[in-house]
Amino acid sequence: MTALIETDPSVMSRRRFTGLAAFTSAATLSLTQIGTARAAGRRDFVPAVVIGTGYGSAVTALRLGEAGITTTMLEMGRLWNKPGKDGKIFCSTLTPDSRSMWFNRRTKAPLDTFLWLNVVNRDIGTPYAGVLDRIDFPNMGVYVGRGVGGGSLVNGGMAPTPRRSYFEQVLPQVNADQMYKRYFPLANRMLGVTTIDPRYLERTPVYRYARVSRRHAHQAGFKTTVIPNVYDFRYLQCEERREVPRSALAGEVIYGNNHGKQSLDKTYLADAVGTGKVTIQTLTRVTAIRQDRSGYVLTLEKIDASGKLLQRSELGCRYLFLGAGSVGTTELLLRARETDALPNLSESIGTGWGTNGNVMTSRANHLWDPTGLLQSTIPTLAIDNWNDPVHPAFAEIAPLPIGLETWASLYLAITVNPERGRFSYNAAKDRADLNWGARQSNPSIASARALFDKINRVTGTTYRRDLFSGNREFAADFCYHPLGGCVLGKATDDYGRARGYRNLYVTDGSLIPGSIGVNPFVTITALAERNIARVIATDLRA
Ligand code: FAE
Repeated sequence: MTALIETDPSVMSRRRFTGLAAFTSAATLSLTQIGTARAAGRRDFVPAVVIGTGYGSAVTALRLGEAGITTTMLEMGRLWNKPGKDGKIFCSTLTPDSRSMWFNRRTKAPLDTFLWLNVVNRDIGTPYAGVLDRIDFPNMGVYVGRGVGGGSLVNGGMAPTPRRSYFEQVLPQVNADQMYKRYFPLANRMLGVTTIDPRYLERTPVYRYARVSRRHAHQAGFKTTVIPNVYDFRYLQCEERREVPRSALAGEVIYGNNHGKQSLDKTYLADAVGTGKVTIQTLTRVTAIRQDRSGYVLTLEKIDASGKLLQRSELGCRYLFLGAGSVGTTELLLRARETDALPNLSESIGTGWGTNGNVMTSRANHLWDPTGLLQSTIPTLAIDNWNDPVHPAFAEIAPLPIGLETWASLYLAITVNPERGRFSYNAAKDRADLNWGARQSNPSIASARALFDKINRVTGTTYRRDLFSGNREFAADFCYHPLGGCVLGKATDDYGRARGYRNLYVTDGSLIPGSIGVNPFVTITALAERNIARVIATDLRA
């Protein structure tokens, strides 16, 4: 059944099949190279390089491959395709091991306590190239995915398209007609976005938690909405009937899903490798970028999964695309500018960073409102208070899948927070530091408070203070949705071409100026589709 839903060849193109086969053989043979595309000529030069394998990168590599351009993708994380000793590729949130975190001895989950006890985070042994990273800055922890597929490996799969009016406000220079008629539908189709069957949503015990929160929101006069997802809800129904191995019903999500989710390695990246023109190098981190006469030269560090440095090398390219994510891309370009490797880069690099207004909170329900022992980790509903003129919020109803009845309703709210962070280059440590003051999170908290105070008032409930250390009602000191740092139209032109240099492009969430009003990966994907279509049409030679 697993194979039927996830890899049914009747619904799969030959190209995707070829790409998936390349992933499988790389995993079987423990290779750190997926695909065999080779450029003619020098071994240390390739026409195009794409840094990272997240959303922006995956789109870019596929379209480059289709255009016949030999492309190498460089990914600092590993390929997640081979089962470990327990027969599973990923570990669950309930029994995390070294696969969970990027070079850490302990997990760093966003909910850090339960009943005020320090029981959530666990020791996970020897540091390893795990799938989830938390980049800690003063007052802000940024969660990102590490591995082939970037954030798609660890995210909740929620795939909403932003409201058009807000999109137009955030990115006024982008033709919204073209985005909503062409690129958003294309992104949705390519990512495999689906919606839960409403009859299933209404009857299944695994979404009781969502229905309880929805009822409370409606009692308080708020609207709710169903959020599309890239998780296969038919698979979920089979999980519930125990016909297939469980994933969403086995507490799997932020440390990876073993089944059910259409992560990028199963969609865009498989298609990209399947073109025969794209190769992915894993466990390879780009540390520096400079220019030479034929284009750009990258300094690479190759590690093994235990973090041991195996090799330092250089790779040249004519066209360079940065898709290392908001923090990764910003750091690489900031370093290049500040070390005078690429001194003409825009002064705007490092600015316009935001959290998409992320804030997490939880409510304590009455004893007659249980949220369920068995909860799907894949969210499907949100409270939509976006039209509030003072405190707009779009709050995803999140699960708390710990296998016990908790009577807790959990939320990750996306709010409008006008505050922006700025990265500066720390020469002593050779890294980008984020300047974000604790108070800059307050507008997010105020919007979430306006929404949840009202729900608590009407339903006679209170906040749970036991889930976030420090007895807090709200946690806005971390984010899942880092956006900005190399903003479209400022650090780049209106199509992601870095200002000051030719053939240098930004293609990921760093283009979006800090906020998009919904979970961001569909927008990142659609924007990357739009930008690469223009770049291929006007800038590139095969
Ligand atoms: P991203 O996916 O972060 O990919 C960047 C890649 O570049 C990563 O694989 C890095 O390992 C790699 N990289 C970075 N630096 C280097 C370097 N120097 N050399 C080589 N490789 C490098 O970028 N969004 C939604 O829309 N819906 C959700 O349900 C959702 N849930 C989330 C849950 C969690 C726990 C997290 C962490 C995020 C969630 N997000 C969600 C956010 C979403 O995953 C994120 O916006 C996108 O993944 C960002 O895509 P990018 O292409 O910008």
